[in-house]
Amino acid sequence: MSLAVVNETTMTTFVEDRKAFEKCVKECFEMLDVDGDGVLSRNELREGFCKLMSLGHETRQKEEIDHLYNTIFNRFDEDQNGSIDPKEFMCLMREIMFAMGRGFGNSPVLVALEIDSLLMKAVEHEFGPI
Ligand SMILES: [Ca+2]
Ligand SMILES: [Ca+2]
Repeated sequence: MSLAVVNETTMTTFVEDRKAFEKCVKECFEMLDVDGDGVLSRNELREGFCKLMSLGHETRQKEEIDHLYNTIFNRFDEDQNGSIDPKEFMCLMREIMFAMGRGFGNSPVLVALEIDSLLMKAVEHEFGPI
């Protein structure tokens, strides 16, 4: 775990650097796709997501997390076939990064980074390897 100072620009410049962002999303997708069938199941999304997002499990209720993941899953499973494909995943990631950026706003925010989190990738993209 390391600390970094970020703001909205950190997130938006990362997403807007298409090549870097798509590479990162692809890596995330492959990491989450545990059984390697090329799509993410409900469980795979849920298992890997907390880690990617630097979200702490321990501070939230189980029901709350279930609800959160079901909402995310249903929203981004655009064709409603019960799995998230790479294209759907890309939309999801883009939206999440922008949402996190809006949360930070323009004033610098101190955040704790977990290795391999998307936030970490965004910070490295702006400042180079930590
Ligand atoms: Ca899978
Ligand atoms: Ca789908």
